[in-house]
Amino acid sequence: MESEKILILGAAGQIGSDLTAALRERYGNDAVVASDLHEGIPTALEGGPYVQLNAMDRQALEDVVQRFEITQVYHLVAMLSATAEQQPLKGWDLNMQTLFHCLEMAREGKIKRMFWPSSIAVFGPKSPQNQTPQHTILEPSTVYGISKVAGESWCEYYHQKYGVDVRSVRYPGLISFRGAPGGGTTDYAVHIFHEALKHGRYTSFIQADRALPMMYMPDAIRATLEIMHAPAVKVRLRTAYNIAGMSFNPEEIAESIRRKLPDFSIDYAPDYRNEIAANWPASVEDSSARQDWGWQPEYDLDQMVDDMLVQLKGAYVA
Ligand code: AKB
Repeated sequence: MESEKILILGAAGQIGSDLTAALRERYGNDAVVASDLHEGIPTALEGGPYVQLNAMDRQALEDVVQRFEITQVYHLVAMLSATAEQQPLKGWDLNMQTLFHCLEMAREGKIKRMFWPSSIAVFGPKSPQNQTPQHTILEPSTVYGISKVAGESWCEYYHQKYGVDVRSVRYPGLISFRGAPGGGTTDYAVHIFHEALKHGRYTSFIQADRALPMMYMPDAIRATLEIMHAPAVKVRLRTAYNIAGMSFNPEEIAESIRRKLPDFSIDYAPDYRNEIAANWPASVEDSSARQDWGWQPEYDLDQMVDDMLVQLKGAYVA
């Protein structure tokens, strides 16, 4: 077992539920402290230490770091794209302040390494839409995207100026059966499975032919662990790496679901989230991550759909 003490902020969220389990398997249950706003321990996080923590509260955060002798922080607290458009300043405050708390703790030597997630939301209407490169025009059109571009620059700044070991990837839309997504534009690609199994039909808030970059959670967890375990010299980019998994639109995922559930039907009622998606890439190019630390996705659309349906079936079929 490696001798790190890890703190996960926002552990009850979509990524946190899976990441906590993966880190506990690697480091041992007691070495991974899950934290979130919830008072009681969420079921998915049982099996190791849990603390109720508001990551906006710098003192409370430092107390936990000190109490558990934390060496690494995985910062997963964020207000996602759709929710942050409803409350822009609150989204900005949450996304930036919690990041600064961690960067500052790292600068002061209180933690040795940190992970902070960026997103495909850093891109905007002027970015190339297909195979969007690592280095290109960003200019995002959402508060969430602006906070991610700013966050990436601050991560690089803290690395250059203070030697902070911060690592990041630009997650595509993430699809998982364990943790529920929380207020993102890509959430439709998770809701569709639950509705398909419960009602045999789904109304998509994203238009039929709007493709987005997506990734199955096991790949996302592996990417996170791989970048965090790569030798420091291999992590050449201290903004955030593009990582690609798959790319599909609602019609294509519906078609893939119909291979297993032939009666499944989809219709469309695009809303403001469809406008957010319109300014995001359809697919991203990830050669930097592949070259620098060996990134390689495993799941394609059909493999992901098959696994999601198997994993979720028990929840809906008696
Ligand atoms: C969202 O839709 O806001 C997130 C993301 C792409 O970062 N899933």
